[in-house]
Amino acid sequence: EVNKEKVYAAFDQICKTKNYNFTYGTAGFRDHAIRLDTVMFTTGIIAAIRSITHGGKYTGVMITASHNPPQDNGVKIVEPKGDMLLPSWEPEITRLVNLASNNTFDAWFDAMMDFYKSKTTSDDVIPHFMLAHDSRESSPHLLHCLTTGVEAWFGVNNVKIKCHGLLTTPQLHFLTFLQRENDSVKDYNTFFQNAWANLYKGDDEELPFDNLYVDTANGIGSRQLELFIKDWKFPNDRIHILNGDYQNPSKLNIDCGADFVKTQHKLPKHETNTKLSPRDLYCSFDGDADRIVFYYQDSQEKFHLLDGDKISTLFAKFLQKLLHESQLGSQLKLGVVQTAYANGNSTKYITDKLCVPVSCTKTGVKHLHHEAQSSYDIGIYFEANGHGTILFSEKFQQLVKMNTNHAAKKLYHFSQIINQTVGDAIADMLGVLITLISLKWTAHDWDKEYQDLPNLLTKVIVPDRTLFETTDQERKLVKPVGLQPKIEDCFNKFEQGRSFVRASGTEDAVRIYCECSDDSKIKLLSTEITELVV
Ligand code: NG1
Ligand code: ZN
Repeated sequence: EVNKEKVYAAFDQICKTKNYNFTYGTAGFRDHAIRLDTVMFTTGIIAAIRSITHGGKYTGVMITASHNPPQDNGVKIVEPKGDMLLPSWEPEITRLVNLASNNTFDAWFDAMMDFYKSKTTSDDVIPHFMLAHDSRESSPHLLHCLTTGVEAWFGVNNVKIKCHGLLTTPQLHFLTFLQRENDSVKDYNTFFQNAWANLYKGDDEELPFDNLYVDTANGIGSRQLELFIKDWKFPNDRIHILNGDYQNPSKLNIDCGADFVKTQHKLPKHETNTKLSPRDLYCSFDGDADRIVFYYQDSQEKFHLLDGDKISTLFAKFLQKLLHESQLGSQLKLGVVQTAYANGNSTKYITDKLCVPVSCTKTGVKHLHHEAQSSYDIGIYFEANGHGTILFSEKFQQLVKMNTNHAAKKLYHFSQIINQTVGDAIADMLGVLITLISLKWTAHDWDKEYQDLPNLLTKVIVPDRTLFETTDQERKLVKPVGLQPKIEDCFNKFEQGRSFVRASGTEDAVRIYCECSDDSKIKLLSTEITELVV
């Protein structure tokens, strides 16, 4: 039985934000941390109810705002299988959170009670959930808001909360997937260290790069990577963590990290400016380490970005080779999933050169994940910004285990190095490194497979972004009526021109993407499209 007085007392103590609307979007709830008290209070109870609907299995709750600035924070719920909250729950959770900030306690309580009763059939199931947070200053307080709500609703003894403290987002997904009460980050580390050890030959393996520099955005990724590399079979003197000051949350994501590098097309800032050599490989994590991009500088000191599209193509090339060598190519379907933001030349390379099928979905990893899962035995998906992973089907697992040839074994071990629950900077880093080592490819070898078309991603603020409606996986506008033909007329004037416009799902802005073959004309194309939009 829910004790209404107790819930009221806790609600009254925690929920201070009033008259404010939140949306559970692609990245869960995200906002300025000072506004998130009510959100946390309600979200925890809902994560527990979600656990009950799964018969008491662990759900996960991650407190993070990824690449957002230090003053922001956010929260998202993870399903027991390690994937993101079932999309059909998003409108419900949005409605309930907004009742808490825009209505009376009674109205919120009644709606929560109705929801609770509609989802639970007996009082016997004890909800279980796992919690973790990134390195933001506001995280411990928000965690307190969340647990206070849950304990008031269920009673301290009728809910099991396992708090992992500091973790990266993908670590929390992975531990939720394992569903084991006593597992910790150690188990995550052992799992991926072992997977690596099955593929990496050790000291006699020649590395196709001199040093590996990892920019961890002054976020939680730095602490977790430090822990990981302690028992990682890899020459320690070759790996260097940059921007690792996670204990100073005001530096999080500032002038560094995957988002900075991808959007600015330049090196992140860091204290000791070591001289870059073309033989060195660089990568950047984002603030919660679920994204990664690579890059290097050539001998002319030109910066080369190896983003999510390049990671996809690298994996496609490597896995196709292994499929061929293992003679499983005809039985297992390999494919790549992208969004409209993928560089046109990456799509061309995968389709025309590798002859691997490509699907395009809407923005947001849940769409890519779903497509990779439903269409392929090996489904590689990455957003251009570096968020992605590879999914291996049940059929894949069976076939590679039955085959004893070397390539099939390698395929199996490679599938173990990948965190299949969600994009994971650490696991993806391992995947890229082992691929480069196996192919004996330098960063330049990787990069020269195809050349990115010059492109520009910008955003504009419009009075009402909801007026922008799209179709064809967001590649075309249906509203405002008449705008799409004008956009097409405009980009068709440019060689290999392409452009699309869509409302952002995470910011109050409209995004404009442009690409064309001529570097000197990309700004012009972008300006012309912007003039049509505003
Ligand atoms: P929106 O704001 O809907 O474009 C952004 C990223 C997505 C995804 C989400 C969630 C771009 C163009 N968009 O979405 O790829 O990562 O944030 O974090 O990078
Ligand atoms: Zn992130």
